[in-house]
Amino acid sequence: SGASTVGEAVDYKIIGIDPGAGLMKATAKVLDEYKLDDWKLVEGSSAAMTAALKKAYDKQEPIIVTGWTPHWMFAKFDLKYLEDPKGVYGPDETINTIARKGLKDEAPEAYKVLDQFNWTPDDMAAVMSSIQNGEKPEDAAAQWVKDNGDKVAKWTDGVKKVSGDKITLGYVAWDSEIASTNVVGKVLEDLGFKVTLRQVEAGPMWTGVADGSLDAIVAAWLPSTHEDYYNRYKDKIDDLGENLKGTKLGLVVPAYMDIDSIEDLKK
Ligand code: PBE
Repeated sequence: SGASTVGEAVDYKIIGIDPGAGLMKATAKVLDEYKLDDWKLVEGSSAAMTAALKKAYDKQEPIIVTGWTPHWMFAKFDLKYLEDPKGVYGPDETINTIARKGLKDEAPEAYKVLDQFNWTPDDMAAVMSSIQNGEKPEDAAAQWVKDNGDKVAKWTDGVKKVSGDKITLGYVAWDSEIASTNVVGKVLEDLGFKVTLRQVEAGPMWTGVADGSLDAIVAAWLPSTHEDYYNRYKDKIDDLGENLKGTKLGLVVPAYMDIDSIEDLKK
């Protein structure tokens, strides 16, 4: 393309996601701490980010995106995380389940499932891949639940069936959370709950579980990604602990790009 630096090659743009995502805040800090003053973090959505990645990848063109694990994109494309020698993106963290205060007493059976829900990055990636391959999220979740009776039995251990009790789960349209929320929703539905999955932005998701308009979320990335949200609402929520371990955030590029570290963006 004639560009002599990676910055010129990608027009000094990093393709981001929704502005409420912790990943965006972390990436703004990366630009600051690595003194990448010429660079712009482009706001958008998870779907727009993966569409841009696919478009560039198909043409073997350079692109830099904000990415995270678990995510189907690592199975679909040959990608790499740029090294982060300053550790700005922080260590691996967990995804936690958060309930509204009062859920434990008012919906103990749902609470118990939410408390016992726990799976692996591979489990989550399997659901994400089915969705990516064109299945509807609710169908992909139902298939996973059907194929993983042993795991689901642990989540529902000691839980009594209900008849039509309402439960509302909030989530953001991040591919990872579309997968997890649909799976938990399906498990609750199979126990007799009338489940609503409400898609919201990140800020309203946390506000919702704090003010009780949402019963629970399975999408809290802690301790760093959602640190600000967590600190703001920690006295108004019930943290049920981790449901998944082994996440990662960072800048992601196609493996064919000739850079390895965030430091390389300065050249
Ligand atoms: N994510 C996926 C979210 C949490 C789940 C990493 C894009 C975020 O950055 O807030």
